[in-house]
Amino acid sequence: MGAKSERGEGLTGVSRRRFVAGTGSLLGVAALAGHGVATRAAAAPAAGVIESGAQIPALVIGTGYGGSVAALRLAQAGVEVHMVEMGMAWDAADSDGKIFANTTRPDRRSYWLRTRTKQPLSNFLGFPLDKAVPRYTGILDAEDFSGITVYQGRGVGGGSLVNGGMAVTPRRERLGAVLPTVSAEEMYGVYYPRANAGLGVNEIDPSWWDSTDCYQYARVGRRHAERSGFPFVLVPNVYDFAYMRQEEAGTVPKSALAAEILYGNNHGKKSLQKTYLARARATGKVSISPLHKVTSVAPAAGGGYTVVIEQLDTGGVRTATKTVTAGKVFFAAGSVGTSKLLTKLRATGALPGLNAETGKGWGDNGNVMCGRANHLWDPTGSLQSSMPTAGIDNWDAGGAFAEVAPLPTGIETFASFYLSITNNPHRAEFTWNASTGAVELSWQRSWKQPSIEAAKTIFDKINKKEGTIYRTDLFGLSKIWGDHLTYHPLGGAVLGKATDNYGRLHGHPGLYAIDGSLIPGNTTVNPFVTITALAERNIEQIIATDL
Ligand code: FAE
Repeated sequence: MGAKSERGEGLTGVSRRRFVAGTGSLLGVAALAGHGVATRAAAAPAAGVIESGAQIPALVIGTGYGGSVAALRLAQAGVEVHMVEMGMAWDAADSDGKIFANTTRPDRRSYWLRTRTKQPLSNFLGFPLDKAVPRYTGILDAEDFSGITVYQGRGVGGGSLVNGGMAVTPRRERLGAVLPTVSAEEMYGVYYPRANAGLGVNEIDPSWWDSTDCYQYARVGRRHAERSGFPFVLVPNVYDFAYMRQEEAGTVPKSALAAEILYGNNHGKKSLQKTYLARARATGKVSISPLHKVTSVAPAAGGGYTVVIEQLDTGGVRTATKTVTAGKVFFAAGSVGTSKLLTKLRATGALPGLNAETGKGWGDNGNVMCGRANHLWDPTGSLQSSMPTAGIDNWDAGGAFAEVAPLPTGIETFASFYLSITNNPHRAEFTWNASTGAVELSWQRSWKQPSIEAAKTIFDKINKKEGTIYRTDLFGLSKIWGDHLTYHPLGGAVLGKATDNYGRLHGHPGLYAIDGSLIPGNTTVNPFVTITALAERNIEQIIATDL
């Protein structure tokens, strides 16, 4: 099928086989974990780092998808932009010569301010995989709330640094459930194509996929799915498949074929650093302050907003507090980051005009993981590309799309691993706890049950047909379901509820939400293309009318 129709015009009228979604699953496979690098000097402060007292026309909080789109388009419209990012720049090699750690050998670079790894897939053959690491402002945050751990990227590029790159446009007929107040005609005619072009989305050559060793695991997934009568689809990605083929040929340094994912890809992946942010910087109007965290935004006496920013060292310790004034502030700290800030600022009176929808409508995109144990005559291969490319679409019949995920351990595991996106109806709320000074999330572990039921519509049937069983060793002892986590936080400042229909926050002109917080809890597919397309739509309107 044509890339144009798949990316640009949504899913209607094109071959069903090629476009459904996946999930940026990926695992915390550290079965063969070694020891990471031990030391690295703190990065020198980059030029253009924000100074206390600065007056900024447009300040963007966060450098993920929403923030990068906002920065590029504002700069192209002639506006000076400063981006504030709590994570590191990730632009310098460590003592092993690499910027990013390998997935099988997590080290201090891997986790945000933890002394022990918290791998999504915590066990293997009964052995726990987590290990001690030095506390450091690493790239993956496993942020714990009472009922769920939310994985998020930390650094310049946000989630694009750590994710599986699956770049999926939802089926057009499903957009009404995802973004009910947004015109599908505009999204599929203009903004999804713009987002896919800006992100550098590409598609895998099906004939190579059919023959390469590194996707044997995915072909086993296809065989099992099709024997049980499920539609199976290939999905686009932002990993450069031409580069992956060179990796296979041995002519370039390996990344996807060397188990890199989750803690960053040293090669091959078109993260935001290489796409939107590179273009934004090239305008000469965008500067970025890494290791700076926004803690407060409040109306300034003379107009605009007073923004308080803490500068951090790589141990996470505050080294300075800066106060600046911004004409306009774009909240792009991710669903959790934006929701936490807005919930706190409303509750503490800093932004009293925010409405009662603030912090509501949060969902996990229905994420749930599981593994299946295959027969010894059905190997999934010791070489597995870490970039997922395919999935099983049972959304219409059973409310689940299951990504066939890699388990790139370097050894034959005879396992099939899946991350399912499901139609989970539960929505949680962020609230401010004045006694602890923390924002809490009302999600409950039991709310994953509908997701498990939806995933079972696929895997119970496959297991029966294949005579196979679920793996019970991946998430603890005798535990089938990875129901403790999400990779896809969405909502908390929902479009048309906490904001107007373009992300303008109610009660405070000049404040905007422009990230995953706008989307009410589920996208039916992997979310970043929709987050990017919605940001493209909203910023175009904001530039036309507010600046
Ligand atoms: P995001 O990319 O999270 O960026 C927010 C940024 O704001 C981060 O860099 C934060 O460090 C920063 N920040 C937060 N609070 C503050 C503050 N107070 N001050 C300054 N900076 C702050 O937001 N999605 C897909 O579509 N396909 C996939 O294959 C896929 N795989 C994934 C795999 C993993 C392991 C994970 C964790 C996620 C995956 N996702 C995938 C989800 C995707 O990365 C996520 O939806 C987007 O990154 C969210 O984009 P936002 O712009 O909302």
